[in-house]
This record gives sequence, structure tokens and C-alpha cells, in this order.
Amino acid sequence: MPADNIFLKIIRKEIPAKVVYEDDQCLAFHDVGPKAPVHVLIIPKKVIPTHADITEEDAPLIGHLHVVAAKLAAQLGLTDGYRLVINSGPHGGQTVPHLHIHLMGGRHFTWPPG
Ligand code: DGP
Repeated sequence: MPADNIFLKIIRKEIPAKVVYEDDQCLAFHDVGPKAPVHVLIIPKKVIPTHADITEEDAPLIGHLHVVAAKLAAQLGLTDGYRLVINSGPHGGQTVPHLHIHLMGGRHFTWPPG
């Protein structure tokens, strides 16, 4: 059994979150420490610790997360664009060991990232 973490607790409603979308496959909620005017996290309900743990059978689920991201971006008014980020593992800067897509917008982002 994988180690528990804060996002699994949010999925189980054991701790609160500002949820903006939920279905049987995923949950989306505002990041507790937003790095942009809009900063939402989209997470699968399936336990997938990191991007590196994705397998072929997860392809429809991962696609669904991106469809949800695009719909949320539109609903949240990000008509000038947005940035999706997936941090994976220590070098990727991942701090919560449950796969998540950062959806950020409402300001201009630079490249390369830090
Ligand atoms: P990452 O560094 O890619 O693993 O991003 C984890 C994000 O999760 C980070 O931007 C802060 C956010 N976060 C951590 N704990 C909580 C929490 O309890 N609630 C919410 N809403 N966001 C959290």
C-alpha cells in the first residue's frame, strides 16, 4: 500500500480544499500557495505517485486530466493562455508524491522556468 499524503486526504475529504471540479476520475482544487492569479491543481483519484509511474493503461486517464485542464482554463477565464506544469521527482521539484498538473494563468510566464 502506498504511503498516504495530503492529496489522498483531500480526495477522501479528510481535509478541506477549494474544489473547482470533480468527477469519478479526478479532482481539481485551488493551490494553497498560488504562484499566479489562477493556480489550480488537477489530480487523478487513482494512486499514481509521480509522472514516472504512468503506464500505458493510464493513457485515457492522463488524456482526461488534460481535457479537464483545458475546460477549466476556459471556465476560469484564461483566454490569453496558461501554463501546465508537472513536477516529477526530486530534480523536478515535486513536493507532494501524488501526480498533479498545475494549471496556472492570469499573468505572463517567462521561459526557461527556474
Ligand atoms: P509540487 O511541488 O509540484 O509537488 O506541487 C505541490 C503543490 O501542492 C504546491 O504548489 C502546494 C500545493 N499544496 C501542498 N499542500 C496543499 C494543501 O494541503 N492544499 C492545497 N490546496 N494545496 C497544497
